[in-house]
Amino acid sequence: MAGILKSVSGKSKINLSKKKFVIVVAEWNEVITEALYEGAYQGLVTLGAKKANIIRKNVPGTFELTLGALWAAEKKDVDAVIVLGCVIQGDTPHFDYICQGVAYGITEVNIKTRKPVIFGVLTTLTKKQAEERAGGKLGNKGEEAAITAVRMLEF
Ligand code: DLZ
Repeated sequence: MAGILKSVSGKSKINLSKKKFVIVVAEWNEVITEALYEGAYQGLVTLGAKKANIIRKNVPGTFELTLGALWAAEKKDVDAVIVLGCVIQGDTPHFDYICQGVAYGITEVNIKTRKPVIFGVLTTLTKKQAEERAGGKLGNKGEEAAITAVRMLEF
């Protein structure tokens, strides 16, 4: 178990076995987003969520995470949503539009639905930077997203 997860596991003040989570995963940069998903899924389970209460939904790219998150968060029985994506800078300004779009979009979904929608999107300059944050030397941001979701439910 990774350090950060170990430090919080088993300490939740709420009964997580009754909470329902949706993890929305972007398919672009699939190797990275799969690693983020593993981190988020295992993180939730380690923290006390029931496997049957963790639903996975895929969307084509990071830009689609906003609508995927909105659809998920609007479901009455869903308590928290985690979105996972990876945008790697290319030669065109596309990177900026996608990153800005999803950051504003997810902020709005939080406010509109009044549910925790956790932003697990890597926005990196290189593939190496993404790998380092998806189970590499800088940890797994999916796992951190799981901890953040639980902390917001506790709040
Ligand atoms: C088009 C595009 C590009 C260039 N790069 C990425 C990326 O690095 N990461 C990602 O998740 N998605 C990318 N996309 C796809 C967009 O997110 C989106 O799916 C399309 O623009 C269609 O709306």
